[in-house]
Amino acid sequence: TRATVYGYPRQGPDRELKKAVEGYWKGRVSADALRATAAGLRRTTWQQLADAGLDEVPTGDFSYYDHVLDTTVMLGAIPTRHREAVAADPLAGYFAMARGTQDVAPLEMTKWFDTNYHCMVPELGPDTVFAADSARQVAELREALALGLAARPVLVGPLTYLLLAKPAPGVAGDFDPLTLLDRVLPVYGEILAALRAAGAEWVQLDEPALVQDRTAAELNAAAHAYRELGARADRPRLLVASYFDRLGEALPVLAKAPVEGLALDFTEGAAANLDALAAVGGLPGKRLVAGVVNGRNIWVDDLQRSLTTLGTLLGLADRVDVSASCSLLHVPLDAAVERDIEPQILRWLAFARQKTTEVVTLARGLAHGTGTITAELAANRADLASRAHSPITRDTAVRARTAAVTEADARRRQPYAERAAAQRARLGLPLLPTTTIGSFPQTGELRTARADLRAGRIGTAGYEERIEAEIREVISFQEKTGLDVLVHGEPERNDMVQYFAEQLTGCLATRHGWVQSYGTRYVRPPILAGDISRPAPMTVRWTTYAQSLTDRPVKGMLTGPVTMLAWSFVRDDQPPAETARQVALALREEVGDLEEAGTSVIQVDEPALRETLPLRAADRAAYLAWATEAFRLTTGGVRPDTQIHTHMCYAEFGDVVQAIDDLDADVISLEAARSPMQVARELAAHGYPREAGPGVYDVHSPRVPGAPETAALLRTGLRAVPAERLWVNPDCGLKTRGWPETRASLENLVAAARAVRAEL
Ligand code: THG
Ligand code: ZN
Repeated sequence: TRATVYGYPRQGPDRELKKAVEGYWKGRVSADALRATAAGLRRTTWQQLADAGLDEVPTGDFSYYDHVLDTTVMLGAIPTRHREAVAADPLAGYFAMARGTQDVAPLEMTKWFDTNYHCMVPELGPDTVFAADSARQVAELREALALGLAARPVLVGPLTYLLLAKPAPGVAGDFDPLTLLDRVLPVYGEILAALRAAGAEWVQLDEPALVQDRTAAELNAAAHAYRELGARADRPRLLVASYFDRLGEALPVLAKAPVEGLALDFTEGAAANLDALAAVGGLPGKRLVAGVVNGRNIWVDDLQRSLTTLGTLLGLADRVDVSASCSLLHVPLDAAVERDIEPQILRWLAFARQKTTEVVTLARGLAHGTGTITAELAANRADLASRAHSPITRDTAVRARTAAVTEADARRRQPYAERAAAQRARLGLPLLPTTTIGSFPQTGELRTARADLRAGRIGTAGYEERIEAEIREVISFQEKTGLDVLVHGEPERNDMVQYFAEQLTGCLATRHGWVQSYGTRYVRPPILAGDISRPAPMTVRWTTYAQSLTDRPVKGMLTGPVTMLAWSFVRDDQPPAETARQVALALREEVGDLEEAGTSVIQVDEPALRETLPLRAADRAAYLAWATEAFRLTTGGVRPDTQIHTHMCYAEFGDVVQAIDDLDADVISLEAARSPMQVARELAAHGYPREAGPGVYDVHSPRVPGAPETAALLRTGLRAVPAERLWVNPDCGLKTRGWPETRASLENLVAAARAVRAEL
């Protein structure tokens, strides 16, 4: 029995990697210095993993930006438009693919399955020529071997790589990247041979794409791929890794494949792997790596339960090794450095470092008997008991409120038509009303003000003065520009979930709990640890201040319950639906207070509704049922003339358009600028009956669209959504934009709306 993990956070304890990479971009850190920082972080990590007792450390999981982009480089699948830059300077060219340059667009980004990590989408076409570039993988393997460690290179597998890809620009939209399988397999073969030659006994091929619903053709492709790779004589032993869910139909395929090992997820959702494994008669002659420690949440493992699972597995494979369910990339580095969390509660938490120790403990218990880990088991039992019996996890008042929720609470009392008439009368908006999504540029001064407040350089009053000054600025700009529904700009918020989590009872915030979101960008997800309640209003003060400055309606801005859960670490001791309901009731109180204070338009953002959609279709209906209920519970109590808005990011709404309809929001704004007005057409095709604002300005790009261009988009939108129901807005919040382009873009947006109004 060996203890191992599939991957580890890359950033370093003080986000050294982020600082080095961003410094390199700014020309302040040389390429050599960046390489040295990276090599140092890898060395420290491996040493720590080995010291913790892992028998085998992963290599090649490190990345300057993204491991899928690294795979693109490894396979030589550099898009044509980036070839010149990569040839001139591989490191600069690598970042050009990730971020684009003045002249060339970057690769697109997509979610890495249902995690909050985003990867760079491979762009492939019939003319793609793969060519092996194993240099980085070989070099990192050699670094670890030089430390005297047993090292296992980790690669994104061929199926997952191709299934993540999209047709390159200029390639027919229906091009199927999987048709390139026979071209890419020899390249994988070459890389595997190079790794073996460099001393790899095992290589791990990650195939999380196989836990999604797959067609028979895709499953055949998987069988074919591993038959081909398995048949090579010059290869290391192969461990095919699955994670994030059960393998399902792909399990028999991989069990039969001529590979030496399989890694399966045995956490909550993937418990079905156990039955499936028994059904195929286990993995005789193979190595089974059992992902029993949850790699995606931050809760201490139930060691006894994991040992039981591991014990059941012993009879089902030649050898059973212990791991976390997936790469530890998705959790923060080290809980031990958190100083603001009570010691008692800290004991409930396990970040990457603690999870590694759990894996080692379980492997020891499995190999040498539970007698060798009695102290660990006793401590673990005590920690689990303290969590289960804590007043934080069981607040009777909260539980009484959620138990009393009725179906009627989660429904507006009037049908949309009546609400729309009441809202029209109250708000008196023009046709094609203009608005923004909520946030305005987060300037350096605002971040300084927050840092000053934290450091005690200014007091609360001084801080609030600065926030009010910013709100005055934002309101006056919007009035001058002629926007119809205003926002206060959210200058008081760091992050749209963190801000609320900090004010809700039952939520924990971390000081150093950074998790990579994409590239050099990180988030510090809050921890929804206990029963959730709202001790005091959270946003009313700022919204009413903004409203006091203008006669136009100012939108109240809240983050919805589904997004609060999606971007946090959620307690695992009750169904997420229950936690969502608690959050919804807390937000419902906030909605009520905003309404009471005179707010006529309230936006409840749910950018993550589509994001958390389960990977398998069979699990989706249950998710969407509680997700939409939580939203309606948040918003269902308002008067008919209070207008409820919502906002969603990302463009693939096809799978959730019915759920969007079920939210029963009066107005929805959607990210749409990347494929202009496609979203409007999708909503129209569904027969979406309420008001919609498909984004007419892509806030993710510093480019300022001209008024004629925006007007043309609006005219396209009008073919799908009638003028009485069409709103005009950017496609997302403006907090990452600078003021100059924000000003110009919104002026153009208002001019476009006026021009098109005049035509109606
Ligand atoms: N908040 C949270 N999770 C998210 C998003 C969010 N997940 C999905 C999506 N939005 C990810 N997008 C981003 C965008 C910007 C940054 C991180 C994730 C970012 N982070 C700063 C950095 O790394 O420099 C740190 C921000 C901070 O100080 O808190 O810019 O909006 N929870
Ligand atoms: Zn958005």
